[in-house]
Amino acid sequence: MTSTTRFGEIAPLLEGQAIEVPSWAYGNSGTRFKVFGSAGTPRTVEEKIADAATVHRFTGLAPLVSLHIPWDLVDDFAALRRYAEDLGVGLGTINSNTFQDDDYKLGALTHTDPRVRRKAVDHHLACIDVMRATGSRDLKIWLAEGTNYPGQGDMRGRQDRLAESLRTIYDALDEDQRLVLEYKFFEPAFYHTDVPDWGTSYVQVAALGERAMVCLDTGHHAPGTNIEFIVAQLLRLGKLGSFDFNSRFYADDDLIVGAADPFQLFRIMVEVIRGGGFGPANPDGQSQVAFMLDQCHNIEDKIPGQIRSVLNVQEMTARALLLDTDALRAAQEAGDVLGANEVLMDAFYTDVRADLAAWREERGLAGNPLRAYLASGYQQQIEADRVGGTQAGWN
Ligand code: LRH
Ligand code: MN
Ligand code: MN
Repeated sequence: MTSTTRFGEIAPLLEGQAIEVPSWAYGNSGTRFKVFGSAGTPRTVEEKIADAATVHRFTGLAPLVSLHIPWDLVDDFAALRRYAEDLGVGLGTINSNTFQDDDYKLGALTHTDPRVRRKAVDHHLACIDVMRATGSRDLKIWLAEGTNYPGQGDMRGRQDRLAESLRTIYDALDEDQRLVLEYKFFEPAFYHTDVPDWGTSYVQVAALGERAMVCLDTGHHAPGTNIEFIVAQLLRLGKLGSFDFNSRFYADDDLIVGAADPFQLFRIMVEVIRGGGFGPANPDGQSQVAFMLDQCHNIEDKIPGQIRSVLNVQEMTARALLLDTDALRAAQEAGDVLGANEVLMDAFYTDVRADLAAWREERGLAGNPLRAYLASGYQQQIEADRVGGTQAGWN
């Protein structure tokens, strides 16, 4: 069968693919050495949402914008939701932030001082209130907590306090809300991190209940980690809540997803599909797994960077859907090592770009969204209109 025929079979499955974009990807960002300003950078939350809506308009792939609190704090979140909806997008995951306050130098949800722990818990309760106004399903928690020197803290006691704090937060969620706990193996703490790996995140969320799940940020593993194995395991356990997609060469580089290692993204999507994590699993049509980007665009233009990212995810999803799973299983069961590998590689090496362009055109989208954006005049318009864009929150 030609790849075009096979593409026709998988095309309906691409319908409704939704990738959440992060508000902070539209702000200026950089490394600790330098943040370069760029023309046209949003000055307000509304302008970030307008840019995210533009990504959706050109790709049809990004219907939700994820917010970070307090970076995206506004007085009226219900009004912000209406603003976003008028532009054709919704507000997605709400990210808490306990990493930029002096009180949290030695910990937040794990701190030995009950006052600091209470303050950190209260911040999450405020995030849950935001979710009620924005209609968001997920509260995403990433904790910058840990220690720099052996002996500095009681690692076990910190786990206990973390469990207690998370319990209070989880119990405050509404029935239709979820908590996703993100892990990261180092940084900003360099000796030990309180949620360093998927196992720790899993142990903590499993103790909470059904609506607590793990968030897998692809940049948060030691080099060489087999991430698709973690995907398979978490789906098997029913605990993969969301992805933070990005790519990296060295550490938590937050580069464009699929840029450093498209094959890894393909392998991840193969396991997502294999494990039932792709497509609407819930009655409301929302996928159980939230596919988010968590990226920064330090030197490239932000909107094109985001367009490239969602297209990369779509492209590797299409290739993963093309995998001939019957042939793969047959080869695996026959012990045909190289045959099985060839079936997988055949799908990976299938160039789906022309098919995807035609598929977009059938849906009234531009075949090449990136080129269409560059020709649209939007970039020139925001560069002329916006002076003094803000920096993304963490630098
Ligand atoms: C931490 C992280 C987490 C934060 C984001 C800005 O490295 O991945 O998801 O919320 O970066
Ligand atoms: Mn992340
Ligand atoms: Mn990160």
